[in-house]
Amino acid sequence: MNYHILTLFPEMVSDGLNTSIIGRAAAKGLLSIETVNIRDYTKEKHGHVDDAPYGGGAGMVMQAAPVCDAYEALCGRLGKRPRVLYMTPQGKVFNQKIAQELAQEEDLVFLCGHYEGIDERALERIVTDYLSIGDYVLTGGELPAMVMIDCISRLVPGVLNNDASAEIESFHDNLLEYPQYTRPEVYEGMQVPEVLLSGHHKNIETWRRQQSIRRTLERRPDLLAEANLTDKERKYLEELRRELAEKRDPIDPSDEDGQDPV
Ligand code: 4GN
Repeated sequence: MNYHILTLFPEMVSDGLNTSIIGRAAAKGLLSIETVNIRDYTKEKHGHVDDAPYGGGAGMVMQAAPVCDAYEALCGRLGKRPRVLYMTPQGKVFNQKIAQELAQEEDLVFLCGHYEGIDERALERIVTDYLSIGDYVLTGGELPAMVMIDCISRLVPGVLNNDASAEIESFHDNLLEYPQYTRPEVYEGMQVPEVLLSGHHKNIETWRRQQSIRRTLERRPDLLAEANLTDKERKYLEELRRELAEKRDPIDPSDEDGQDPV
């Protein structure tokens, strides 16, 4: 996987991605991270890359020419025209499925906007995908680009040490991860669940699946509609739902959201 990040703040991206797992993967040659400074493509003598918006209004807009020229120069070097992802609150909300799809590409270009955004004509000309990391506004597209690069990179074969596929399956399965424990066996009076010390692999696997189902019901019930459960696991889920419905006190207003129990 080769990432190309078009930005006015290249250090922000390279500093952020040169550490930990992603940095190690880059050092190993499993992926490459190239930043392109859009400012290098200005033709103005003072190096301006932005100007006031036509029609008036606050702030500055990034000009079309340096953005398009940076991309065209990159395409010339690569001998191809990779997908261009533009990070914006107006985009489709990024998720694991989109990450899986993007991880199949050889090259990805991330175009990072700043200020009030980029001249629409540049976006029309080069952007292939409008993506958002959630319903909130940031000062630039760099952090969303780094979030997506981190997420996509752990899907690239060899980036994670452990046998990657199991790890990746978890969200694929639409279930949350089960809880993890490490030494000591007792911390501040709190015991590690007995089954994990038993060495009984089949029981551990069953317990972990049940914990995943329980957590998903408690924290992200919306995911369960898409989860792949065995008949036995469906029965367990029904038990949990009954348990939850019994525990819930319909007279307590803090416990009532007007919705039926999931
Ligand atoms: C993306 C970009 C939020 C997101 C952004 C997001 C920079 N904020 N939710 N801000 O993924 C004007 C220029 C706003 C680009 C954009």
